[in-house]
Amino acid sequence: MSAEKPPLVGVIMGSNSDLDIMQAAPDALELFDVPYEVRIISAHRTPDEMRDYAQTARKRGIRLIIAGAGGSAHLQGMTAVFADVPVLAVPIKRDNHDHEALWSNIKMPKGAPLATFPENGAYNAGLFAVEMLAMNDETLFDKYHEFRDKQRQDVIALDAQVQQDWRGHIPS
Ligand code: RP5
Repeated sequence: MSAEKPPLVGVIMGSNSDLDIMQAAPDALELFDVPYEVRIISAHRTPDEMRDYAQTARKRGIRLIIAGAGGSAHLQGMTAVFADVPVLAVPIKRDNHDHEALWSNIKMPKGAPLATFPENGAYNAGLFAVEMLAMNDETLFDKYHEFRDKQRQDVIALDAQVQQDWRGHIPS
């Protein structure tokens, strides 16, 4: 974790049981040296802390919040309501869950925007946070561009390999 620089992204989640899924957001941020903080904050069990976190985030330098929770998942929406920075929601989905967290997150009422990612989509939420921060940071933009280019080159190399492996193959 980037401890020296003040965090630009807050990664919050309703329980430490969400960590295995939410860990992918810091993983993505670390690829680009984006400083972040991780907090366990529950809409239902620590509602005052949730409101305080959301209301003070911008003043502390946080530019984006990535929020994950499962079940009725009020953390994402209520953080978005209180915060002065954009919130990216990660609905947590376990095998024994239905899609309640996703529905809770995407059904925000008009006037209360919440950018909702796919279930368990913490990695892409982290990348999206990088993309948004890169809009005002040329160095970060260059790093992100390199990352995208490497992904492209990796797929092109795989394609070349597959073409070689399958050359002359006659479908039966
Ligand atoms: C939600 O309930 C949490 O975000 C978590 O996804 C789920 C279960 O939490 P624990 O009972 O494991 O603390 O609020």
